[in-house]
Amino acid sequence: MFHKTLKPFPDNFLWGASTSAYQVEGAYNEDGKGLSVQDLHEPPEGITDFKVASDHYHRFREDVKLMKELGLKAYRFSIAWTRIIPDGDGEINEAGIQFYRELLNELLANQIEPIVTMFHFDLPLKLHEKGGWANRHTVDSFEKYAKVLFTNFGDQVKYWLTINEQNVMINHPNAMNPGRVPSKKELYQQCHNMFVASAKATLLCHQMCPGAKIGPAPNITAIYPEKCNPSDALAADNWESIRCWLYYDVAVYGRYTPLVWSYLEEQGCIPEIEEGDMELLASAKPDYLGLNYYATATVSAAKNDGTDRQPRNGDQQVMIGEEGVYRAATNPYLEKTKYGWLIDPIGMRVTLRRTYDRYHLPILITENGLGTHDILTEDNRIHDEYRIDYLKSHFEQAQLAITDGVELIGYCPWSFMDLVSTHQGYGKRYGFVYIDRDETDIKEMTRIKKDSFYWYQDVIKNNNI
Ligand code: BGP
Repeated sequence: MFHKTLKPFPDNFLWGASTSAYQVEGAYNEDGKGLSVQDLHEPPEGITDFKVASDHYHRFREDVKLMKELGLKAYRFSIAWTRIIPDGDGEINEAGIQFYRELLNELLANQIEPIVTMFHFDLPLKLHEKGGWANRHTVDSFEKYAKVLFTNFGDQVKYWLTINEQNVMINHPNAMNPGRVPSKKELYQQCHNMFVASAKATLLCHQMCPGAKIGPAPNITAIYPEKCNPSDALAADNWESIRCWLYYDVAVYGRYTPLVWSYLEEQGCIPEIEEGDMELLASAKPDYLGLNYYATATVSAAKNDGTDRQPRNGDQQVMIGEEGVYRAATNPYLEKTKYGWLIDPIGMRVTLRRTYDRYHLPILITENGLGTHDILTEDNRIHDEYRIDYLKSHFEQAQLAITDGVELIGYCPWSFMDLVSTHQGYGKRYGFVYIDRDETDIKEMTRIKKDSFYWYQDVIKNNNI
């Protein structure tokens, strides 16, 4: 559909940028912080771990200054549970509270709206050792943690996100479960418990912080059928429901959709549901939807002959197929990043429209960006026109989605500054700000503005691409 006139980005549009605690902060064992599952991460030879990251913990004032210069209206970051409650469940660590209070003060003093993720992949190790999310006790621990956050930061934070990419933690569990990969049955128990935890936090937030908004932040993408043959269309529909809609359906409507439920039944993965859970899920209503978008996926019908799951390296954006459910297919119309992620700005518009049609809630893009190598030139510049092209084409589709009628309230590209990638260390950079370090040599970690920084600065200033 061609529009005659494009609707502008709203005046109060939250032009932002994202990070997460374990990927950016460093200081992994300082000032009373407990260990999280990410601190056990043993990267392949030559790839960094998360111990120092971008040293944001010690340099946050300098970083917020750069955010101000960039003109950010919002900054989406996560709080490390283990800084607040080191073992996940016991004593509160005042130094952790103090750190985030100072960060929030700094942001607010610079008119930057904080958007706070409560949990972004970094489960406290002590909870993991007791069974992690499969143990119902973790739900109580999360509720306790949520209460501490709302008590201490409720006056400073208007936008909360409960859990980052719950669907990635279920579909790609390796990085979140050191030591062993849980069975599928256990994963769907983890999943149910996360839904309950998230609902409890949502109710608590509404009770303790009137005026604040809270929502989930899964990784959502439209799934295309490889061909227009109806069984491919069905496979795409199935996988979209299982990979994506499940996570909003339970969060928004408090129910498992019949298709997903019958899938769980057939797989022998029906979770244990405690009395009162479904009523609780139905009563907790998010105010908006966080949406992480990187790439679409293309699938074809399963053959169900033992070959549907293909042995390829499947990170969070690379589909690998599931026996009897779908097969991963290639999309000849799209290019890929160096890391094999499809580049599909129009797919983002499709994803936004489908999401808004299903849930009728305001949407905030909480992640989207290009991860690749950057080169620091001799004159200390980073000419990342490829990142500008990527973001520009996605911003254009965001504006088209707004024109289509989607209520998009903000856009937080991943990431504000370079940080440690979940799987590929420091070589895969996403930031507007370059951090001068590499995998093995942390150097001075000087902050250097990339060309995309100046381009985004202009977009924000003009509220226009
Ligand atoms: C999302 C995660 C982020 C971030 C991003 C980029 O799935 O929420 O934490 O890591 O993907 O992915 P990667 O770091 O693997 O390139």
